[in-house]
Amino acid sequence: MKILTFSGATPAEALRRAQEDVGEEAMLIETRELQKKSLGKSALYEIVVGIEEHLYKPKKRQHQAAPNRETPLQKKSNDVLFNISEAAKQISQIAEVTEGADAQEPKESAHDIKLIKDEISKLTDKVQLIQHMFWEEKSPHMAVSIPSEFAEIYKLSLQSGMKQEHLDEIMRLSLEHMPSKMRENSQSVKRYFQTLLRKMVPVRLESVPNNRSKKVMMLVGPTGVGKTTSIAKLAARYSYLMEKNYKVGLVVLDTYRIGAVEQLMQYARMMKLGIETVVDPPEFANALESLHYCDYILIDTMGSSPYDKHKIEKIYECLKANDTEFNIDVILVLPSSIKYDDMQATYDNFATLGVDTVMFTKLDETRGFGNIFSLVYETKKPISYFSIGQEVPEDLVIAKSEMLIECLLHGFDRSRMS
Ligand SMILES: Nc1nc2c(ncn2[C@@H]2O[C@H](COP(=O)(O)OP(=O)(O)O)[C@@H](O)[C@H]2O)c(=O)[nH]1
Ligand SMILES: [Mg+2]
Repeated sequence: MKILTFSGATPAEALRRAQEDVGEEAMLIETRELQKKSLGKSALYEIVVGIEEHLYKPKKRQHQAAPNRETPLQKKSNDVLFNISEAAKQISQIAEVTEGADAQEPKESAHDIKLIKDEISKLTDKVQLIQHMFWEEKSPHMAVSIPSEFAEIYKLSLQSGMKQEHLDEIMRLSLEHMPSKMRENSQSVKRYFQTLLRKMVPVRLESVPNNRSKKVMMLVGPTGVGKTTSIAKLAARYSYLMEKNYKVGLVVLDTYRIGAVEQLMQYARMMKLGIETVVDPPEFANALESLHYCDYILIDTMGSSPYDKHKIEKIYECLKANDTEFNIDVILVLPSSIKYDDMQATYDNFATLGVDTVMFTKLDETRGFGNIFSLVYETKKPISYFSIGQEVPEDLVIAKSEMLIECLLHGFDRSRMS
C-alpha cells in the first residue's frame, strides 16, 4: 500500500486534490488540522490516503510526502478507515461544521443567544398549543380551521358560552386581519383577540340630567333578575354617590300583587324618595307628572315571566299612554347566569317595549360571559350597567367593555370591576 498525503485550506479541498491525483480507489486514512485559521493566514488541513500499489497511477505530482510529521505513517491496509468516495460525504460534513464555526464572529454570540431564547420560547408555546390541540380535536363543528396558536383563545371563548357562529366569524376576521408577526405566539394572539372583542362590545356611557331634560328610566325583565334591587342601587347612586346629589323619584308599575311594592317602599323611606304606584295604564302619565320636580325618575315593573305576554302588554300600554314630554329609557335587565339561547328568547319577548340598553345582573354568580357578549353582539344593544352582587348600593357598576372581556377570558374578579 502506498500512503500519500494531500493538503488544502479545507478538508474538502485536500480531498479534491487527492481525488485528482489518485482517483476514487484510494482509502481515506486520516484527516488532520495542521494549522488553525488566524488573522491573515488560512487554515491548513491534511488528509492521508492509502492506495494499493498496483492501482496507483499518479496523474500529477502534487502531493508531498508528509511534511513536518513526527510520526511516520505506517498503516496497514486493514487500518484504512473509509473508501474515499464514502469519506467524501463525511468530510463535507466536517467541513461544514468547521466552516460554520469559522464564520461565527464573537460579536454575534449575544445575538445568537437571543435567537436561541426566541426558539425556546416558541417551543414552549408549541408545547402548550399541542396540549390545546388535544382538546381542539374533540371540537366537532368548527366552520373555520383554527391555527394552533389560536387554540387557547378559541377554547376559552367557546367555554365562555359565546355563540359558535359568533366565535367562528370573529376567528375568521382575526385570521384575515391579524398581522402575521403577531401570529407567532399565542400570547400576542390573545392580546389581539382581547382588543378585538373589546371593540365589539357596545356600552353606553352614563349621562346626567340637565335643566331642560330629566332622566326617566324603566327597568323591565323577568321575575327575580334583580330589577327592584337595581332600582334601589341606582336611586342611591344618583341621590348620594355622584358629584352632585340629584333628586330621585320612584314609580312602581303593575301593583296588583299585594306586598309586591313593599320592597321598594322600604328603600324609598330609607332614602326619603318620592314614590308613586301605578295599577292601570292611564295612571302612568299622572304618576310621572307628580314627580316633575325630580331629576331622575326610576320606574320599577313587577315581575313578568319572559313568556307572560299579558304583563308585557300591560307595560307596553303604559308606555303608549305616556303623553308627557318625558322620554322613557327602557332598560332590559337580564341575569348573566342564563345561557345564550334563553337570553335571546327573553330579549325577543321584551323587544316590543323598545329596549334602549341592557343591564346584566348576577355577574358574581356566573362562570361564562360569552352569553352576554353574544347577546349584545347580536342585538347591537349597548350595555348600561353591571350588577355584581346583592349589596345596595355598592354592587352596581357602569358597564365597560374591557370589564366584560376580562371576565370572559379570565373569569369574574370583583377587584377588577371598577
Ligand atoms: N348574587 C346576586 N344577587 C342579586 C343581584 N341582583 C339581585 N340579586 C338578588 O336577586 C334576588 C331578586 O332580586 P329582585 O331585585 O327582587 O328581583 P326582581 O324580581 O327582578 O325585582 C334578590 O335576592 C337579590 O338580592 C346580583 O347582582 N348578584
Ligand atoms: Mg321586583
